[in-house]
Amino acid sequence: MGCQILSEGVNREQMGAAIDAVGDVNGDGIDDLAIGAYRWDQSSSNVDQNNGAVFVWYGGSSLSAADELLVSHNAGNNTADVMIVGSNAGDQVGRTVSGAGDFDGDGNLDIVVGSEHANSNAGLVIIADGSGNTIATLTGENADDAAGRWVSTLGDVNGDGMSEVLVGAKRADANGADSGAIYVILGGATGTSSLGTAEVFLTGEGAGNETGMNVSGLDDIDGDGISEILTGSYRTNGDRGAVQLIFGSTFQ
Ligand SMILES: [Ca+2]
Ligand SMILES: [Ca+2]
Ligand SMILES: [Ca+2]
Ligand SMILES: [Ca+2]
Repeated sequence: MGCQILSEGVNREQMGAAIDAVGDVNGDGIDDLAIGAYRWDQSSSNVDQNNGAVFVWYGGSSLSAADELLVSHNAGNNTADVMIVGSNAGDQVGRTVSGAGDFDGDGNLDIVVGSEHANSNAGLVIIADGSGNTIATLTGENADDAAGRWVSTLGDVNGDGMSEVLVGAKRADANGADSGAIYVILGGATGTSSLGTAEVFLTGEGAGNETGMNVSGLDDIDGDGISEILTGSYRTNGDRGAVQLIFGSTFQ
């Protein structure tokens, strides 16, 4: 029937709050698996650290043969091939996780990890390679933006061979309180920067819309070979909600 993945962490790790098929991130031709545990504690003796973590297992026979996969502070028990742990207490990384496409253009797929809670709830996004090495870190622009509440791969919409990443910030305030925002981080970014430096930025239309509660890259649906963006604004218009479909050719 498959296998179960369980946490041997200390308390309230919230493992499984985020899951995604990230594709083949280690380049062996077999797809891999990532899960988030956004209340993972860096130290097993401090249950209130809440650094958060993402665990990656490389696909293959060791994965398919197992009945149970454990994540643990005890290295001898920990089955994950890669751990990406939040740098700071309270970062709560792993609230969201997604494949990132090939963000840096080196030929291997990458991973994007989000936290809406880091940096006084401004939010945090980490893009890492399949070994867990950080490629780029982006922080929310303003306190309580909740950037990283959602992250998704978009594909390469500007044709430079590097995949773009989508970030939802449902409590950004550009067009009124909690109007929300979507950021497109163009592939090739490195180092640490504010999401304010992201080259493409879409805002919710009105206060309370919470645009960016979720956002997803879509395969090309208008036949021009370029991926599209779908974003939910579930609080729009008296909570009737609305969805925006944005064609990727917008970014050409
Ligand atoms: Ca693989
Ligand atoms: Ca890559
Ligand atoms: Ca690109
Ligand atoms: Ca298209």
